[in-house]
Amino acid sequence: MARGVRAQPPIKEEKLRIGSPKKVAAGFTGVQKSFAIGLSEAGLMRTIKTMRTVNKFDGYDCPGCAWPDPDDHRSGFEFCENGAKAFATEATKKRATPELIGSKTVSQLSEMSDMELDKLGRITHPMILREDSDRYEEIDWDDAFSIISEARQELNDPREAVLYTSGRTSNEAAFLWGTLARQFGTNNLPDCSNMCHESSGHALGGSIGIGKGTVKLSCFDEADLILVIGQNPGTNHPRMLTALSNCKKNGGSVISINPLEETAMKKFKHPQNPLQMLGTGTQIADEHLPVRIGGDAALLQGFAKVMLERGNVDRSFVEEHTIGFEDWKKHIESADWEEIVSQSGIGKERIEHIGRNVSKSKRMIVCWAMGLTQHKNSVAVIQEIANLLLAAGHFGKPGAGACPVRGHSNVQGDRTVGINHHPSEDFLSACEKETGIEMPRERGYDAVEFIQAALEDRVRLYMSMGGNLVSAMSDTERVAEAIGNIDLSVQISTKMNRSHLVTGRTALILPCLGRTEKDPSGFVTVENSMGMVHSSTGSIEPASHMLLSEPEIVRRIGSACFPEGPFDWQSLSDHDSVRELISRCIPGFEDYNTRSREKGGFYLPNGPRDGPEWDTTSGKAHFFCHDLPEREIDEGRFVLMTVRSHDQYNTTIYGMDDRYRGIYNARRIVMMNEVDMSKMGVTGGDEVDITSHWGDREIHSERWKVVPYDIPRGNLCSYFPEANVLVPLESTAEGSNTPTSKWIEVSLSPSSGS
Ligand SMILES: Nc1nc2c(c(=O)[nH]1)N[C@H]1C(S)=C(S)[C@@H](COP(=O)(O)OP(=O)(O)OC[C@H]3O[C@@H](n4cnc5c(=O)[nH]c(N)nc54)[C@H](O)[C@@H]3O)O[C@H]1N2
Ligand SMILES: Nc1nc2c(c(=O)[nH]1)N[C@H]1C(S)=C(S)[C@@H](COP(=O)(O)OP(=O)(O)OC[C@H]3O[C@@H](n4cnc5c(=O)[nH]c(N)nc54)[C@H](O)[C@@H]3O)O[C@H]1N2
Ligand SMILES: [Mo]
Repeated sequence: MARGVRAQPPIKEEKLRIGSPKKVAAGFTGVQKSFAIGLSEAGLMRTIKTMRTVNKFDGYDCPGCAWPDPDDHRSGFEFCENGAKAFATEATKKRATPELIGSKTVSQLSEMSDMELDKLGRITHPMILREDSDRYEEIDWDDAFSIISEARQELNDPREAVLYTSGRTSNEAAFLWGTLARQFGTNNLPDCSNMCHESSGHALGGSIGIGKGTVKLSCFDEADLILVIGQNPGTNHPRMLTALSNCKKNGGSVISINPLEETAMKKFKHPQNPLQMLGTGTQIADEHLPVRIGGDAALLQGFAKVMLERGNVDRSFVEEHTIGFEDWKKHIESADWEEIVSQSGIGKERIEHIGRNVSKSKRMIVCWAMGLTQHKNSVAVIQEIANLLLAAGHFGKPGAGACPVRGHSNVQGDRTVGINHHPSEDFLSACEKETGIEMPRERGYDAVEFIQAALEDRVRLYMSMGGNLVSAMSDTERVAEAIGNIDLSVQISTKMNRSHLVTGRTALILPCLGRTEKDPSGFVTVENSMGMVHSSTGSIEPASHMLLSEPEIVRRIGSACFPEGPFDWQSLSDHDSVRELISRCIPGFEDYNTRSREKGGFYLPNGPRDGPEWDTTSGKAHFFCHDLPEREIDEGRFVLMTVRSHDQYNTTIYGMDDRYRGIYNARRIVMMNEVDMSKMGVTGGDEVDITSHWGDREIHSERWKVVPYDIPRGNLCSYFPEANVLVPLESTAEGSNTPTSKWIEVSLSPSSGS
């Protein structure tokens, strides 16, 4: 039935207040906010109990981000303001019961904002939206599993099934999820990393033979130089600030490269260090380079030019470990300074000055996140980082290396244990041997390919392990159209979001335990951004007695769909038995059950870090030559990037403020340079309509309030998920197919809707 559901949140009146960006991050306000949020949502006892165990050796892994904890010790509280928000939103006392959800049609529910949907509380029971209805109702677990099994039987082709994963899910659940997809007969396993660090994995895999970072947390103490590129750690990885300030304490320097001077990169007060909270805070970035959006490739080539001119190359490392250096050298030497300066927006002298620091460094770490991975040329930019690190021999020694800073707390682990739409032959044959399931070899869909297939009516069954694909993906309205073509959609979730409303003809909600909750099947495990696998144990009472753990839900879907085998899903009696299976399928997980019980867990092997050794076809690391990208845009247009505010976790909106940037009470905003504003004749708070341009296609979006901001001219910045509607589905990164959420060509016009 046509349900008239909104794919985008309704535009609500927002009383925007523009303050000034904060000079210092965290400190007292951070602590105060952490407790206030916990208390208001979860109550005193649950807050105290949970906050005492977050990120402890025997506690739960904070779902806030993938930043690691110290290997050998834990301070009193290992959390940050945003970890506290993540906890509070999960441990909330509010409940989204079938009565509450069923009291409204899905169309009525879609009139709520994303924040209001989340604040309905924890989902308590399995629910179904039947094909002939527009309201959810309760359903038995067994009936829900039978419906999935029937939908599978009705597929004409296994490729009509798609299983999405969001990176919060545990290793155990993810491994079973991948196995289930492959027993369906498909590698259609899109996941949030397709929109996130896919470009990093792709680039590093080619350059150094592993798609992961090559540093440990302790390296931050030893580095003499750290570049932080395209990342906002104060909001998104606050615990990283401790590592950066340790580098500074030990005499190292930090350089920030970002179109915005993000607050924490100025000064930081450690919220768990009473002495520092009284002082003025540590200055983090020694230099800030306000690069233009998409200007990083040029900037990095500029640094490389300086390094080559000064002869600061580690010749013996290059000869022993790499191929392609001479070609790269010629390529860089021929790069044009004028183009470098115009693309990056940074003067030649400044680039030379920082380039000299980069050249002199004996132990350099380069960190990056979404500011680099969500561009058309992302893979090329990240390979420029690898080139720089290789030329100076920054691998296989402490204090140096590549550090893609992951987002979701287990996005890296999910990949390691098989959430991959193009898995390796070694992995598939090992799983085949251990499970008896014939593994499909055909490459599956990534997130963009999934939507394209669904738009062409080639998907009939879609299941989602967490996440909120409808809001997280680019091109919101087309995604909604695609999902509407599907027969059955299934969300395994803790909280309501738009993906529960924009659904297939029939939809199921399967509610699961969160990280913080007691799990009768034992602890689960996760892998942090630095390749360390460790346990996570919840301690509070589950939100409802009906909840099942994620691995248990997958096990029961597997049993319902494949009662005859060959794989005995019933035999997986607890999470230990899943780990036992993983240890037999994936190298590096030997003695998994024993080692995950050790304090702090264990590191997975990493060739470039531990050797250096290179798992590439040539057995060496590779230099790659990339021409600078085409950066011309039409006269009068802007480049828009979409970022997170301080009050959200991806598509979960906690509140309406972006405290560090001084923007309050509003999310539908666009930050703009004041010179551009006066040229256009707009002032702060005025509303504009935004149109994005992609070939012949135009997408319009109404009523965005202008905020004057210190951002390079010609560049704009808005928040995701609201701005996702403007990102064209086909606009993706070369090689990784990641939506270009940080490079959207747009024009502005005075608002017609206000
Ligand atoms: N509190 C909180 N924590 C989170 C999340 C959250 O939503 N909230 N999300 C988690 C997830 S899944 C992820 S992936 C990470 C994301 O962590 P970040 O990557 O820090 O997230 P974004 O907000 O997208 O910030 C991108 C940064 O890159 C800059 N930038 C944009 N374009 C460019 C460019 O072309 N060049 C350069 N040099 N910089 C650019 C922006 O100004 C911004 O500072 O955080 C994780 N942690
Ligand atoms: N324009 C634009 N778009 C982007 C980005 C951007 O920077 N700009 N960033 C991209 C990035 S980096 C990412 S990672 C994606 C994020 O994409 P997703 O991972 O799909 O989205 P999230 O918002 O993290 O998912 C939140 C939902 O997960 C569910 N959930 C929370 N905890 C649990 C749990 O323990 N178990 C289960 N089963 N469910 C749970 C809740 O229902 C919650 O509403 O978005 C991408 N989209
Ligand atoms: Mo992410």
